[in-house]
Amino acid sequence: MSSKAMSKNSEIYLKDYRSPLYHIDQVTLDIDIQDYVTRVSSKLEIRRQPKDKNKKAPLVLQGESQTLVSLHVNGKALDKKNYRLTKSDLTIQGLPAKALLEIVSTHNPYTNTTLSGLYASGSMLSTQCEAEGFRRISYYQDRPDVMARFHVTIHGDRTKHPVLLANGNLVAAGKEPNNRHFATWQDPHPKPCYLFAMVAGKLDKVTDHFRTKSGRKVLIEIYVEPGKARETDFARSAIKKAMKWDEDTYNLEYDLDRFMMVATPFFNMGAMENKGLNIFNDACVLGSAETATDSTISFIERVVAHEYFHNWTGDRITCRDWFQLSLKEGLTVFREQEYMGDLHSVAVERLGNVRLLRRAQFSEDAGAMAHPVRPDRYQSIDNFYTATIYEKGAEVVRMIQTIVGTKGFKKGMALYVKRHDGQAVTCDDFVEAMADANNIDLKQFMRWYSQAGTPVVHIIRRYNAAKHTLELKIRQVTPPTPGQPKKQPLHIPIAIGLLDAEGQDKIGTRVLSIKKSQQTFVFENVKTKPVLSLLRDFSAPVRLVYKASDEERLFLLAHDSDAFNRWEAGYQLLTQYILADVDGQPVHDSVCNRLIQALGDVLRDTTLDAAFKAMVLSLPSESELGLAQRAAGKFINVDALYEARQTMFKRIAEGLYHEFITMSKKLAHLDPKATDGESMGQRSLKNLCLTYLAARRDEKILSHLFKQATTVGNMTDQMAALGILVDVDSIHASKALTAFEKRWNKSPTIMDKWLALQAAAKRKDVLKNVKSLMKHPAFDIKNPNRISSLIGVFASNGLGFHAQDGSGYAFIARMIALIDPINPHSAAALAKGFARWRDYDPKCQKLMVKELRILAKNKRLSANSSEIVTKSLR
Ligand code: B3K
Ligand code: ZN
Repeated sequence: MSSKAMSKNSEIYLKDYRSPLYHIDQVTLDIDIQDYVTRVSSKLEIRRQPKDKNKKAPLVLQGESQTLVSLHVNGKALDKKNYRLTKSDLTIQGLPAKALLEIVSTHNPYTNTTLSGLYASGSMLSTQCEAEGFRRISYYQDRPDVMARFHVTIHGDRTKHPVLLANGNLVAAGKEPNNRHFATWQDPHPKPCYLFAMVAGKLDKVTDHFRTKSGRKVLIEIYVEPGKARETDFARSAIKKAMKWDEDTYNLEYDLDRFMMVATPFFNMGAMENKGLNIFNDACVLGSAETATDSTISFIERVVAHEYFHNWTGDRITCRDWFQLSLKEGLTVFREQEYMGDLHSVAVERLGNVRLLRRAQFSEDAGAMAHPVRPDRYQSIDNFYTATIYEKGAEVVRMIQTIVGTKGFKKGMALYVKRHDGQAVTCDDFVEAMADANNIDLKQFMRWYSQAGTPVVHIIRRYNAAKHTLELKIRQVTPPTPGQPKKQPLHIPIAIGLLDAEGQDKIGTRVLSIKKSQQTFVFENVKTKPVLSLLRDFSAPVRLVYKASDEERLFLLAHDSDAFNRWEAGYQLLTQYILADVDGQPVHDSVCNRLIQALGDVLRDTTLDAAFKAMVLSLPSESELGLAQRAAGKFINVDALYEARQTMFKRIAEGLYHEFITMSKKLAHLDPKATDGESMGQRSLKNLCLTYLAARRDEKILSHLFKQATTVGNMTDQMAALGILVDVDSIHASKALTAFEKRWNKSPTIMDKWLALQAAAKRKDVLKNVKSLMKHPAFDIKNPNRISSLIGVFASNGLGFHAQDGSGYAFIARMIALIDPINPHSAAALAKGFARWRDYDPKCQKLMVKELRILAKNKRLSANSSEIVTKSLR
């Protein structure tokens, strides 16, 4: 498995999984940090599997970018003929059934730009080992089903690395000669090496405590680069809330005496759940109302909780192999979503997550990289930290909760933990625990894990007024995806409601279990023709096809008790009218005005909260519209979608002008320091009103926005105003951008927002500016946050990336080639932008394929990027 994993373009298959032939019971690491090199001495207590008949089976350890210094077995230097060393593996022959293996190797963390393994990040050295980074630190069986106890000693310079951290509890520390010192950490919980972490550096610390429900006092420590301690308030309160919620909801208590969080400036993703030592991208953990937007603040709350929840769903119970990644990620995203809903608004949380799912996952499912929630093959596992594994994985877990109910789900979780604590398991084990705890059969349900593609559910209704019956004919089809031409019917829970003419819910919410390709349900005693509220709360990750009239949708928008469908009704009408315009058949003004008035009713409704109103009044994004256009069987035409969306935007801006004035005045004096959910919702509604009001480009409103953009105090307000000025291309924009830059140029994560906002500008000439911003001191091609803020945001800016002359494609392809040798992870993320080339008109297709072919010829491309490029062309 391992050597195959290393060679480019070869695939690893789930069906080839074999349990490890050797156990590792105990790992003792001695990590000596010197100026240009780190020397790692590793003692592995290994044991051959008693079941293994073939006693000659060699032990294969993975190792990359290291130099092997020495190798001893049971105290004796190993003869050269007993081992074989390649660029990716160390294979040892003739080991006794039990042995102590001592391996010494060195590597240089200062030249490691991949940000995998141990690397230099700002004022510290820190690690990232998931999925396969530990093999860059020491030779090891780098696979999640090898769980061992770790005992780690780190040595470093007292001035450069006064803080030395690793997983677990601190058991010893002390001074050493030559201004050096050491710290020894012991993690009592066996873990796979992907959860190993260490940090060494000059760091400030913030401490707090949490009393667990069984009365233990947990020390909480947050480590940051010097001077950033005052940015930790949100993270500090977030971790305590998350700890409490997991106890209250799932009876899961924290299991060490110390919980550490570290904010690091160079990081490939959001954060990492290393046991007892979570490491965060500093952009996902640091911030105050003055320096972070409300969405960043909510994101901090979300990421901190997500990583913490992994302590049980990921760390205590981990994955048998990387194909099971969604076992921990889908479940943990689900838990994080439930938590965020409980903390703020269940409806708004659900809407946001469904929008993200449809935008990111439905499009992934429709492209060259489509894969099931449990993939059956991969080249580079790094490419599979996807919306399918995370977001669709969470939807699959949510469907189980919908089927068994919240209480049943908690019973299932308790059984899962009881059965599998301390093990490395599979998605089947999770679903089996749910089925057993609730005494139901979820065998067919397992197809959600193996089948890729977004199922399409067609519903046809027939109402018989004489017999008072309502018949629903439901048909499901999952379109073919690469490698899966034929699909089986899935077990789909469809939640529905029936509304009478007064908008009353006649049957509450009922969940229909669809298991066949086609099924008919008959409801008796339905006295009047109801309006159907289908797929309530988005009860399954499917695309619903149902012909509702505009009147019915307007009715749902005004009356549905299901908040998701209330929002969905408006969203579908907006989408429908914008697409009609793209097709050259714009709806009549009177039809459009009816919708606008209904939106106005929502805006005026005093029973609805501001965040929900802002959601209802936000237009579908260009990428969401593109997906809808594609679902209608057409190629995506980015420019036409942009124009039609703008037309709708201006119509709403005019139609509700006075309402926007009234509302923005009502919300004009929000406390800039308030970061509770309600204040955040009000702020987003106020800024949405301002966005619509700016459509007229009145000088009064533009100068108001200039003032808001240049008044320090609340980052959400500043960014919102700046964004509007940039988008309407106001003469105030460049002055406001300069003022912002002057104020924040010392803060890289804030300057990221400044870069992103310009890269997202809805202008055809945006590329020119992006290129010149690459020369700005705020940009650094080695830092993934800078790459995604400027280049990544440009790649998702339809007007720029899909520019008719192909300049956007050529630029991104060049960036992939440039970034790939520095950081394959970031380059591969950019390459995913080409995976859906078949969705665009033939001219764009040709231009995108041209760039993909150039990349495919690049022999030096990493395994990460190369997988995306070759699969896209396949
Ligand atoms: N488990 C990590 C992601 C690791 C990604 C490695 N390429 C963060 C998370 O999902 O919590
Ligand atoms: Zn996760």
